Amino acid sequence: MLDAAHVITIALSKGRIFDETLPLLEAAGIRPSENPEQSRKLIIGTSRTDVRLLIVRASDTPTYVQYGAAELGIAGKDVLLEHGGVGLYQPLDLKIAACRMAVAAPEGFDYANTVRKGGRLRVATKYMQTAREHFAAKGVHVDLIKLYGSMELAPLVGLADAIVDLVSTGSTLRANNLCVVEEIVPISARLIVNQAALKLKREEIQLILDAFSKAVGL
Ligand code: PRT
Ligand code: MG
Repeated sequence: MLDAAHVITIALSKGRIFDETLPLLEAAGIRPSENPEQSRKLIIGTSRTDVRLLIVRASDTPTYVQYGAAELGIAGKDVLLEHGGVGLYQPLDLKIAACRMAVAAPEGFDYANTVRKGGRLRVATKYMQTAREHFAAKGVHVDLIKLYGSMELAPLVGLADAIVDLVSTGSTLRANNLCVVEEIVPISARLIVNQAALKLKREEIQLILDAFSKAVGL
């Protein structure tokens, strides 16, 4: 019999994070008993009776782990920068779901010159913290406009001069006549651990951490 004191709950989002985490879970002997793309279940059992998965919205993963609803989580660095990382350890860069955070603008827009002249920019983004810090560090004056998705649309309809968004292949930018004008930070997914759980369930967590590290090549 397993009681809650021995169960490890891992929070992660479906889609690319789930897909790219599968081989790491496999390395720890954890095979999900259902595919979250097909099942509507939000709590998924695994081949290990002591491990279960929570399927959460990508930007909610740090919150579940911070409050201990899950001992472990897998979250993009972009999400962690916005969350702030309170109550979390980030022991491992899993090197998955890699992309970069960048400033992008329409092909014809002279971003460098506007910045050099001290002009004010309207920037649309879902990443308010990261954008605020980036432009503050560079001394660029910006009005940030919060969006929840499809940032690429904003410059096309005059809502913003530029956007801060994630870029991987660059095809979304190209399809909308935008280009990267500044790199902000490389992004990949991290393993996150609830700080209290690391003390209370150290052995169980350490075994999973070791399996993941080995699978990632560390
Ligand atoms: O989709 P939802 O609103 O539920 O949440 P989400 O978009 O945060 O989740 P999801 O599953 O799409 O992304 C989860 C994590 O994957 C993110 O937090 C990132 O850490 C990571 N990741 C890696 C990416 C990308 N690559 C990526 N390319 N997340 C989003 N994108 C988007 C980007 O925002 C842009 O719209 O893909 C588009 C650009 O892709 P390219 O290939 O055209 O350049
Ligand atoms: Mg998405």
